[in-house]
Amino acid sequence: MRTSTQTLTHAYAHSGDGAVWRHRCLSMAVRVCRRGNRVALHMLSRSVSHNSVSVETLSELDSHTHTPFSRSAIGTFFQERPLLTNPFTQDALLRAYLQRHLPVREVCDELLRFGERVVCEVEALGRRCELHPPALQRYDPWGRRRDRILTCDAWAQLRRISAHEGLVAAGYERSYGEWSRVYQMSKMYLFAPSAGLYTCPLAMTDGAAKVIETLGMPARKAFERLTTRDDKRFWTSGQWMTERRGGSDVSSGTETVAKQQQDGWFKLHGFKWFTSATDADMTLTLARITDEHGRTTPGSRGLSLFLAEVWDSDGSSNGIEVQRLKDKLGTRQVPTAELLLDGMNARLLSEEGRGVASIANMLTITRIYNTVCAVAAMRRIVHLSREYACKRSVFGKLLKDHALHVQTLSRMEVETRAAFLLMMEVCRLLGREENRSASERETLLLRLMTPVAKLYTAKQAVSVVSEGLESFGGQGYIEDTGLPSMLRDAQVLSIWEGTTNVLSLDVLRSIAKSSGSVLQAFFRDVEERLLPAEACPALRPALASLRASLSALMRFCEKAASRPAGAMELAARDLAYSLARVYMGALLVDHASWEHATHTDVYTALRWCDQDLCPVVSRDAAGCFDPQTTAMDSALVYDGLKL
Ligand code: UCC
Repeated sequence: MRTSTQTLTHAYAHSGDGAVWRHRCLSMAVRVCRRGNRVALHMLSRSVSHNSVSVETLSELDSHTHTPFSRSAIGTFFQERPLLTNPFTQDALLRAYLQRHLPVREVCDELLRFGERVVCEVEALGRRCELHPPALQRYDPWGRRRDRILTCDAWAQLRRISAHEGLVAAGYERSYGEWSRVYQMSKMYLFAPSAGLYTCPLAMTDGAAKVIETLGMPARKAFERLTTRDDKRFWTSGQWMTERRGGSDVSSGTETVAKQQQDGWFKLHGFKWFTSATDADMTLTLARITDEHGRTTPGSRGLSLFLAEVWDSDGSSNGIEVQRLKDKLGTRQVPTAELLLDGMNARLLSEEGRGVASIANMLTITRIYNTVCAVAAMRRIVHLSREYACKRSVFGKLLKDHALHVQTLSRMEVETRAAFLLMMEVCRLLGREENRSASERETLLLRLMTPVAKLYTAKQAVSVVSEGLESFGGQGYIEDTGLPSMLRDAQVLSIWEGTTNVLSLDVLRSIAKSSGSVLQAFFRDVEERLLPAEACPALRPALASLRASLSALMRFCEKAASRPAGAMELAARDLAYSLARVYMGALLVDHASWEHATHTDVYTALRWCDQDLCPVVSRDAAGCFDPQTTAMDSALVYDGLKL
């Protein structure tokens, strides 16, 4: 049987008539390509060339016959994919921020090197984790219960890289003093969008280290493992908080009980409904200590914090049964499981009844990681979208030359820059607090702005990543481009570690707990940040808008303080959004007032301040928080339904 190329050569050899040959040749070519792919077509061309007909001649034939699809069943045009290049060199704001605040050559070199590693190594590993999600091996081949969570080799490789690169360790080595968190999180920010959600176990690992350190090192061995760069000793930690009754109302939802043993350790019995990165080596978890009659204390006061290793020294699980892995919209790379704790050995880490307050330190860290991952996702999609716009031609010109398209990208860029500065400020405050150089105002700001940054950047990420997918047209919706997983993974950011509303209530908690001091710190900080901008005429509109918003916000807060307790709940989300927008505006103006600021820095600040910076004030003026609106909201939602 002849191959296609042989057939074609044969056809050519036996044809004395050029036109007949041309016809036969082209129809053969179509046949070749229908069978195969571009490689087959390539072989065909080479073979014909061997018989003194060049590839160019074939192209000429195409143009003569006006049948551009006759050489190939799938056409000849292929859109170039967006190319990922070093995310550090691509990020003007990150480099400018470091130049301004941490101008250390070593840091710059390190991030440049790491950015290259992200492109050349981490990116492919992250993608493999998405394509090879974890599986549960409940039994071994001989029927013994195993409950092993099997993850792919890329996941293990990401663990090794994380340890070597010191992605957690850098936060505790404190090589850059108060700037250590900025340094660490700059690396995390480069790593996150390529890392197949390995940032999730790192967040909890960092959070666990923070809890242990804050409690005065009651578990030094565990701390050393969580913060080592030696991948053979490196441990990751889980954060098992959520039970069947839900993950927000931890205080009343936690049913797990802890029975003290003779040796002082505890056995935990309960059911954890969402445990992320369940392949961890250890975990922090909450439980209620039983008294001698088996009774527990309800509510927050009954909760204590425990540390447990997941595996016993003989490799068997520590009284843990994996019920099943979760089938999730995104974060498919991360093993998330339901666990039955059936006598899990654990040691008490916090004071009895101080579980929530103690694990709050972990929540601070994971919420900051959430912010970093949200901003990193925005930066990545903008990076890819703008790169694609330089090669995708439509309606006769490249996307980058379509004003409307560039306006859309520019709006994404403004969101990303504002979010970036907020993220960095929270990391800076954390670093200063840990370095014991934070002022009282900075400590208050860290408490207030952690939930604000988490809740606001998570929403921005979903919106910016969604817009980014749209910038690729239909390709943004195609699974194996890798783009849809970015949107799926962004969606979790506003859910885990506290939903938007739960975090809005946490903002109220921080105000109430500090008797309003966090707000005073906020107002003073914003006022001071705006002062240098007075010397910059171009920033005047932004300055005016920010000052007006700040005054309105102050008046609102004064008025709110005299309202009955609980009245603020309706305004909580809009208040948090207002704090975020005003603070981001102040940070953008502050950055644009820097002596080395560029025109684009000024432009970003102006664009940001164009919007309603203080929705809590405009909505209050519209009566949105009046007591009767709750009944109206309910009537609207359940319109015509009997409740
Ligand atoms: O576990 C999850 C998934 C894990 C995956 C992690 C990956 C992250 C990766 C990110 C990067 C990719 S999701 C589970 C998430 N669950 C939550 O986030 C819980 C959300 N719920 C809350 O935040 C609640 O509002 C609670 C649990 C904090 C409310 O508890 P209480 O007991 O009702 O609250 P209280 O009574 O107001 O506060 C108890 C104590 C108080 O301290 P003391 O007693 O000293 O006055 C509070 O001040 O806790 C303190 N506290 C805080 N302290 C409460 N919240 C905070 C806080 N945010 N910061 C400091």
